[in-house]
Amino acid sequence: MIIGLVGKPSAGKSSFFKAATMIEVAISSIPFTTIKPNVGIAYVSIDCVCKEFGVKCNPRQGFCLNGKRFIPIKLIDVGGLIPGSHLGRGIGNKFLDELRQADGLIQIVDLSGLTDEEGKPTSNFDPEIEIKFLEDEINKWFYEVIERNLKKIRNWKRMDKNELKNKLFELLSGLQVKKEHIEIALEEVGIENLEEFSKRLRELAKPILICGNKIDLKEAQKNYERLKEKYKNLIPVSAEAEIALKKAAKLGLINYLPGNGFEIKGILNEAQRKGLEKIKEIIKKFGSTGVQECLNKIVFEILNFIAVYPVADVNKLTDKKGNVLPDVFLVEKGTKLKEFAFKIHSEIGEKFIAGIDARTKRKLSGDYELKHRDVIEIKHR
Ligand SMILES: Nc1nc2c(ncn2[C@@H]2O[C@H](COP(=O)(O)OP(=O)(O)OP(=O)(O)O)[C@@H](O)[C@H]2O)c(=O)[nH]1
Ligand SMILES: [Mg+2]
Repeated sequence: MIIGLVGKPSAGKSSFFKAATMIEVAISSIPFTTIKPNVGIAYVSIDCVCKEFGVKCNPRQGFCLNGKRFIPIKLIDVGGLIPGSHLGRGIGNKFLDELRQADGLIQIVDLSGLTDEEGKPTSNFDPEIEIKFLEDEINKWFYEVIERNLKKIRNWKRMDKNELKNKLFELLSGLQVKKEHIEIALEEVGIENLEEFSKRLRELAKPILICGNKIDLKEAQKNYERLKEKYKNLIPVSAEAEIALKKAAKLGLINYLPGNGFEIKGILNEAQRKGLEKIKEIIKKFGSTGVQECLNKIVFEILNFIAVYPVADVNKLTDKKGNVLPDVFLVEKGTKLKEFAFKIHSEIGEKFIAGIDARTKRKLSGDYELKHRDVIEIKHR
């Protein structure tokens, strides 16, 4: 699972990246601070099944904190995009190609309106302009890649839909486009108008979640009130607050479960006390800092993934070495048990016999459709 962070310069992409991964990266108010992509591990969180089963888990990857299981995903932070990036303006052009592997995108928007579309300081800039031009840039980039590839197919205008679908799938494999996406786009809008087709395909293959960053600033809160009805998926975020909370937790000053509130446990100096008080206000108003919510929302709601625990023994919930609930896989909703077996290991898929549901201990066939938080043992030859 790969999620790309996109947005204009100075919107706070690297701040979001740091907040999610805790990797030290360059952050500054100077536009185009990021010139080389940052890649790191972030986590999505689910209610772990360990509580329900009354066990303590030993995650091989990620971690489990207070009954929340944090599952690793890959996060990419690229350079700022400006209007015209797809034509090579700014430095955004080469970054677009870094996003080819992404399953989904999070657009970091500077909701405060204190920077313009090129990231320079200003006042009263309308973040809606930013939301729109960015989508437009991504669509145009997609359009150009598709147009370039179509040129490689002779007579594509005379091909039947099935043949065209297969050919496009082959040519666009680098864009992380699924056959099903091409099929839907061909069905819904056709390919006569290539711009429309590319736009629909982009929406399907690289959906964008909008993160309204800098919500700690009063200007951002005003814009949020104005835009939240129109942009139902707009999530209020303070990347800066999330960085501060994770740092404070590391220093042992607070208990903090990402995505939730925090409680103070250490002795604070005056500056720390004031800073945390301000963050408490934001969390009271908006529920959380929003960083974890963005990651969870894009993976589980927009991309429609579910989390499934494979185990080797449904009674002990362990792998062969005795580790409790060691793995959690992110798979697409609709995945069948046998497909899942192949994802774990091709040999397990080939030698698949049946599955066992850890909750009911019932036998499951290969075409059982997996559910979110299923715990399953796979029997194989
Ligand atoms: N108040 C506030 N400022 C923030 C927040 N997130 C980022 N900033 C500030 O915004 C400025 C730009 O942050 P970056 O994370 O470097 O932005 P970027 O989008 O990566 O910028 P480029 O790499 O230049 O494209 C910095 O001065 C940050 O401190 C936030 O949540 N609240
Ligand atoms: Mg940056």
